[in-house]
Amino acid sequence: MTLSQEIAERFRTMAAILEIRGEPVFKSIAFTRVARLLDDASIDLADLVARDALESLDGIGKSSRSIIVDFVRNGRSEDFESLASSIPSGLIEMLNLPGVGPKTIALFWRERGIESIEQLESALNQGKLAGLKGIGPKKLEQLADSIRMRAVAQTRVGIGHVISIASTLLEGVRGFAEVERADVAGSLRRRRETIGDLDILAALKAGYDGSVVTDRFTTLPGVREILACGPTKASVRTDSNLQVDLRVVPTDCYGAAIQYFTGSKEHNVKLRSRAIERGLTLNEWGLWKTTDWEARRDTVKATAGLGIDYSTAVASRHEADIYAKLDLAFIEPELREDRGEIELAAQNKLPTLVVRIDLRGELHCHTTASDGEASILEMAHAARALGLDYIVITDHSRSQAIARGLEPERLLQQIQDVRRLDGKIPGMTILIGSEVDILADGSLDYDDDILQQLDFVVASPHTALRQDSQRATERLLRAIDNPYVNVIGHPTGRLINQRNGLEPEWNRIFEAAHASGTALEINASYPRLDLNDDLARAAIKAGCTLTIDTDAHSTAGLGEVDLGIAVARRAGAEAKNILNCGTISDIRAWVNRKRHR
Ligand code: DGT
Ligand code: CA
Ligand code: CA
Ligand code: ZN
Repeated sequence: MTLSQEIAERFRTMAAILEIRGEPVFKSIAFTRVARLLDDASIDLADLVARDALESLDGIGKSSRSIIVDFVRNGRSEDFESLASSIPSGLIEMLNLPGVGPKTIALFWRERGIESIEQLESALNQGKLAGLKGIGPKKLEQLADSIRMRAVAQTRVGIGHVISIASTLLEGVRGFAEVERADVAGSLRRRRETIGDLDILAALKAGYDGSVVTDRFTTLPGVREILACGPTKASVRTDSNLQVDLRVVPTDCYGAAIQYFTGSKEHNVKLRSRAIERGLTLNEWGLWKTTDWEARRDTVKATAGLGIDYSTAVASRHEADIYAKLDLAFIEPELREDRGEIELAAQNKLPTLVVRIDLRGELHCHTTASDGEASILEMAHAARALGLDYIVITDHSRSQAIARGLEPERLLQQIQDVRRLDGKIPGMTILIGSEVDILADGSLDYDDDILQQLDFVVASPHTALRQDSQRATERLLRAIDNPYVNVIGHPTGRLINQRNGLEPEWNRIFEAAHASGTALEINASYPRLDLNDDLARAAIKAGCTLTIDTDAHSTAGLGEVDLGIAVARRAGAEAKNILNCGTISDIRAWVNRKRHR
């Protein structure tokens, strides 16, 4: 999240507090409007405040402006704090429960005196929430789920929340004069979708003292609590309650250390046995002939690896050498989960993982016609600026009323609009599509005679995401069976740490998708990342083609594809497995093949 987006969250919280208090709606609407403005990732708030240029953002009133300035300058705002302290703090925490909004919280508070998640949980267990207006048994079940998922979420944080904290801290460490280089390691380097704790590794320049680095690390902005701090490592907790481990190693063994601390544990265990088979020892300081290592083990351990001679190591300075000296092709971090990657590397048969520049087009995005923030032409220009060759405009279909889903007449008009605009941007093809809803029974939200007029169709489930496996299977199979459906968008509807989504019989879905020529999406927007890595991997194995789409609702959103790429890489995807790594004629061929099947 950018600074602007973080402050947007604060404004959303303030709007919610006003609603919980039962204030007139116009007050909370004003804050919500500011939050929406600040959501734009391209806003550089620090810069605007520094230049005293907040006025350039239309629609922000004087009091909101001063709150923004306080947050940017001091990281806090008295107005925010006094509003927050006007209701029990547990109520604000309840806002983090998926599916629980200010109105529900106000109802529980007013009618049942509930002031915290714990009280909510026990009221639920004791059946005390029955009989409240608008709170049926289904809603209660959903609440219980939300509370359970939250317990899990507290131990592992979604990657979308970790990335920006990680880069801020990493920049801090890289800025220390004693540090030669620094990188993230652990599960974040492997790009797992949730992170237990954040690991950072720093290489110490020769002749410096590591404790200078660890000490300074504990004073970086955002650090709330110091858990441990010694000459070679420090552990802290951030304001956002994330644990961060820093390790400081000599540059001479940086490669071995980053290999070791990237993990996974299972991958490293396999790698160490491979070393042993070769009479070698692999550890965080290097790869050694076992006899050499035994002669120096005590010194290394006594000095924590600082100030010793690494020249006899088989490999230690460069990570790639570790793999090479174990007769392995280099294994990308995303693959290091002991899912067969070591065996493939030994045979030099690792996939050439997809990279961002392989993507040639965007197949799923929204405009102002539904719930997006930019026009067709603005989206197309932004896509071109990112180096893409084509973009498919896929606004929501009519059932998505909250998202201003298009009635057939408006879609027909949009077809005309796109036809008129296509060709206006050199090098960019604009296609008209739709993100058509897959209704609970698998029927689609538009008739075939509408769908057939489109260039490309994304079909996605948005509602009834808690139906049982059998119904979910039938639902998706029916959508896949439609000749005009080219990709299933966010196939499960899951949200990381919030909602499990559909759990169909995947082997049947994959088989049908493969046989019919229907792609499956990796939706790159956080917290969706749907399909996830495991399912995407299984889909590829079953012969399916995937897409990597941003589902952008703004021009900035079109650039937010990296987590989607990460999921695809963890799935072992090559460019050839990804539909939108193909050319515009590949896309047209994909559509035509299914229609004429
Ligand atoms: P996380 O934090 O749960 O998301 O997952 P990781 O993989 O980041 O795990 P973490 O933070 O415990 O350790 C980072 C890496 O360091 C891990 O992937 C492998 C390595 N490592 C740490 N401690 C040990 C250990 O005691 N034994 C072994 N073999 N490896 C370790
Ligand atoms: Ca970790
Ligand atoms: Ca750790
Ligand atoms: Zn969408």
